[in-house]
Amino acid sequence: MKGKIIKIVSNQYTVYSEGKAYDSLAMGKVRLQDKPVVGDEVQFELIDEQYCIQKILERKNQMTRPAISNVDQAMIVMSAVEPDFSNVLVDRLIFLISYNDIEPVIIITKMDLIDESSDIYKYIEDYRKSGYKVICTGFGDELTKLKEVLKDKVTVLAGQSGVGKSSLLNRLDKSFSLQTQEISKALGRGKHTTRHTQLYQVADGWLADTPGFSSLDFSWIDSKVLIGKIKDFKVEEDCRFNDCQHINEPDCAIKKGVEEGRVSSLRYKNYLDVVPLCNQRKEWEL
Ligand SMILES: Nc1nc2c(ncn2[C@@H]2O[C@H](COP(=O)(O)OP(=O)(O)O)[C@@H](O)[C@H]2O)c(=O)[nH]1
Ligand SMILES: [Mg+2]
Ligand SMILES: [Zn+2]
Repeated sequence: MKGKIIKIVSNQYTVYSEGKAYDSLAMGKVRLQDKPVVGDEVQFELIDEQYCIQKILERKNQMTRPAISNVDQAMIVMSAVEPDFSNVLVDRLIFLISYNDIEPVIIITKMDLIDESSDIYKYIEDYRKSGYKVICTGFGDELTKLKEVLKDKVTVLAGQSGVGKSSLLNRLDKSFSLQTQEISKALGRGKHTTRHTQLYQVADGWLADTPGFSSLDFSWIDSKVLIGKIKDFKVEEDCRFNDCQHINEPDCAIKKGVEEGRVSSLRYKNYLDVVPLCNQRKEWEL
């Protein structure tokens, strides 16, 4: 049988397959090869009345915090106000998420608290023009667009505290909020407990209960790899130099794109600001 690992608690794996969840063990050979993580697509079978994971299928991508694989998208939750909208923060999250081969989706909350004159609308237009999906929400709306985006996808949430992540989840799915409340109750608030990651079924998709990308550490990032992964910077022409860093080299296709308005100058500025933070670690430090 084929399925997806949706929960791991010590040696117990919950594998979801065609509408059912199976308590399973991982065969020794599987654990030795590569530790299974939540999100893994696996082959498993019933052996002596026990479901056993035989094989982990190739991963599309993998995050470490939380440990989860095959993530389709990360929702960057950012409030319009309280706390104030920060395009620097959104862009840094876009960079880190894209670097991990995950699609960023921007959710702007608390839209009910601003009026039409707000600068937010300029930012929204800028992200949309660059090809990012932006969903605006506020108290009182139906979240129809958000539900469409979650359908059939594995999604993680990102965003600082206070932006409205929990409110969003509670409005999306009452059972989700109940499930998470039960977990925090069971673990005991404030106590130092190791949290496990789990995928929940929300709006016909899978959502991780632990927010990701809480550290904005760029030291491990290779800036050359990064530039190739950011949607904004995919331009048709080549730069004059093969190893162009797109900073102050002549005939740089990206700089030309910025000058001609095809590449967002905001995103380019935010990119230039993270370049000095990149490439700080060496392979052997791993
Ligand atoms: N007006 C308004 N308030 C919101 C909205 N979303 C969240 N809030 C409020 O913002 C505060 C923080 O929300 P919460 O969901 O706890 O944020 P989290 O830390 O990201 O989980 C709470 O007081 C919410 O009631 C929204 O769309 N509109
Ligand atoms: Mg919260
Ligand atoms: Zn260049």
